[in-house]
Amino acid sequence: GGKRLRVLVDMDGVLADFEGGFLKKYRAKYPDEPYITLEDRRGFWVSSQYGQLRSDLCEKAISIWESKDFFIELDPLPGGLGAVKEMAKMENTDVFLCTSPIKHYHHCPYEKYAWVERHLGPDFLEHVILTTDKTVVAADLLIDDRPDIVGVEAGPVWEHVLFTACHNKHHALSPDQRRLLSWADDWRAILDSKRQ
Ligand code: UMP
Repeated sequence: GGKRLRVLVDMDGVLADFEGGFLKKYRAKYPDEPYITLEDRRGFWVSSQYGQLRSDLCEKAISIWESKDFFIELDPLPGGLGAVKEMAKMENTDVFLCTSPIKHYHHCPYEKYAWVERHLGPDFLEHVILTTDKTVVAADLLIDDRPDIVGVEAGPVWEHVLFTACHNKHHALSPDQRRLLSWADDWRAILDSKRQ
């Protein structure tokens, strides 16, 4: 092999269980309000679907991930940490965690770093990229559960591999798009397909 492979791995919905953590804390804080099961989730924005259920539930949903300890207490998704650690040790492979913080910055950015330190160790902190625009980051691959990743760069250089999540299971892929069904799926083959 010649050049190094650079992989961007998203955090929420790919390494950290944002949807599960949200639903648990929403139901604990609002036990008498309606909720959406993970089976019935559709679309990337939790707040939009809750707002469609009843308009005031949009801000109730937002209050959950704006709260202290929401992001640090997210459980790791099965196999994700192991995959990222293995990837980072592979020859000619550079891994970065590429994640968008929420605009309410009081807890989220700090807790994202703390989560990485807790679950992947302090050395991994140098592999964190916080950005609200992933299109300006150059890499070979972006593993992310958000179907529509757009930004100021119309032609991002990475290939986006859609990581399956409860909200995107029914999303129709464009013909050239690939999915990673879970971390039990063959992520090594996807990486190998990008090596020269
Ligand atoms: N997020 C919202 N609203 C939602 C769902 C998620 O603000 O309804 C936040 C959580 C993450 C960010 O901080 O959006 C998504 O980041 P990426 O997974 O795209 O990196």
